[in-house]
This record gives sequence, structure tokens and C-alpha cells, in this order.
Amino acid sequence: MDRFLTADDLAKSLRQDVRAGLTGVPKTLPPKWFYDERGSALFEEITRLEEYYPTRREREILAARAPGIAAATGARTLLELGAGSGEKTRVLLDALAGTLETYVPVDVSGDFLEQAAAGIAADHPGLTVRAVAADYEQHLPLLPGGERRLIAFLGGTIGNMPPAERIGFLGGVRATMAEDDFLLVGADLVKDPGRLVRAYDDAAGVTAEFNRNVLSVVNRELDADFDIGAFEHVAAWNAAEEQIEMRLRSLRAQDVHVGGLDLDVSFAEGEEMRTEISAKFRRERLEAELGAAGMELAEFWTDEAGDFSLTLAAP
Ligand code: AVJ
Repeated sequence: MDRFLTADDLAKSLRQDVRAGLTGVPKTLPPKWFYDERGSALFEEITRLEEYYPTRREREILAARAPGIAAATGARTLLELGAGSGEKTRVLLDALAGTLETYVPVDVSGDFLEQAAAGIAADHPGLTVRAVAADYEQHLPLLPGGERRLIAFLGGTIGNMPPAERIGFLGGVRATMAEDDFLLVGADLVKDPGRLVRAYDDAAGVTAEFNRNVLSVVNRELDADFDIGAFEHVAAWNAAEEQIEMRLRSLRAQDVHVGGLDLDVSFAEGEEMRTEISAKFRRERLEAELGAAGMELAEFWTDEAGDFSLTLAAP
């Protein structure tokens, strides 16, 4: 495995993010830090919830379109940004079996990635699996090149980036692409706000736990004393930005000490701290943003219900 990101680098960027986020107005924490072991397990649980449709819908599209993706791209390398457990990748790997030589899963969480990569290598003899521990927002230029690459960014994670960051990210991807490379992006679509809110505020409270878990991450990693029970989960639809926003609302006025940063912060009763945005897209917006980054939309697929999208783009 190649490591562009060490445990030290991660610790440092957590410190920077938490300091900037807790001293900003309004307070924020970036969603990147949801995914410790417990957070990753909670996210897996979310993907199985009745209300949370994106994972199932994306799988449906991949199953239907993987042969088309293989035919259109003839990919020899599959580079997957934010690979996670690699579950969604298996369909692609199978469809690309005819041309694929190398699979490059990229994720910030190195150890988790190494395990997932080993599993995939065992199931695909003849495939070179080269895991890379990296932050795809920082290390794009360092990722392995090669001919006929398919860069996959699935799950709707592109929605976690604020618009300006997203444009920068797409431009960065474009800058690493050769003329025969493709980008495959999974993006959730604008729909009835009621359904959207339910997907991020499920009846069983799993998403609420997932959201609050970021406070335990900060408590553990930065020696903070967040009273996790004193924050409630909020999922709201921001119609102007067409994004779901997850926040943590302070149930009372309280002070929090972050020992590792030598930082004290106060929360007012009812104060909300944003922990995630999850942008929802329309085809036109995706096309425009890809265009602004120097790419053309080659294919745009949705599931039968029109809930989620998969876009294939090329320079
Ligand atoms: C993994 C970023 C795609 O935004 O839908 C799920 C994360 N947050 N429920 C999303 C998430 C709350 C998810 N992504």
C-alpha cells in the first residue's frame, strides 16, 4: 500500500479542522471525521435503512449499467476515490474484468482500506490491487497514472463538498486526466424534501447516532469533554442551496473544553453546529459543473424511480 497520508498527518488535519470549525461563526465540523470505527459501522447501518435510498439506488444503476460503462471506457485501471469497504465496486470490477488490469482504491483510512483491498485481491486473481491511503482533495496529482483510467467517485460523497470546493475538486480531477480517461460520479438527485429529510433523520435514530458520534471522535482524539447527550440531531432541507444540512443543536447553554487544543468554546441554548452538507443535484447542474471543470458529460443514468444518478464524464 502507498501512504501519502500518515496517522500523524491525519491527527494534524483533525486539529486544524476542529480548531477552525469550533472558533468559526457559525460553528461547523467537517463530515470527514464521522468515520472512525463506530462511525463507519453506523454508516453501514444507515445504508440498510428503509429511509436511506441512495446506496440501494446506486447499486441498482451500477448493476444495470456496468456493462455499458465497461464498453464505453475499456478501462485498464479503476481508481476509486473514497473506496471505503469496496462493496459498490465489486459490480464494476466484475463488469470490467475483460480489460481491467489494476484496481486502485483510495481512502483516508489506511488500515480499513488495506483489509478491503486484500479481500478484493483474493477474489480477483490476476488483478493488481494497489491501495493508496490519501486524501483525494489533497493528493490527486500523486495518484497512479496509467492508460485508460476510470476514476470512480461513488456514493454521493461529492455532495459533501461545498460548491466552491466541488468545482476545485473537479478541476483537480480533470487536471490529472489523460484524453482516454473517464470519470464516474454518483450523485443524489433533488426530490421531495420530505423524503430527503427522512433519509437523514430516520425513525430508528441511526443517523442521529452517526451525527453525534463525531463528538465522541473529538472527545477521544482531542481530549475534549463534549456532553454528547446534550446535543440533538437536526436534518434540514436548504431549498435555496438544494442541500440537506445535518447539524447538532445544543440543548442547553454549555461550555466545552478541548484539552488537546487548549481551547474553550461556549454553546448557547439552541445553537446549531453544522456537521454535514449533502447536496442534491439536477442533471443540468452536474453538466454545468463538469463543463466548468473542462469535462463533458458522456452518459447520465438514473435508477427506475429517478432518485439517484450516475454520470460518466470525459475530458
Ligand atoms: C456517504 C456522504 C454519501 O451524504 O448521504 C448518510 C453520508 N450522512 N447519512 C450522504 C450520510 C448521513 C452520505 N455520504
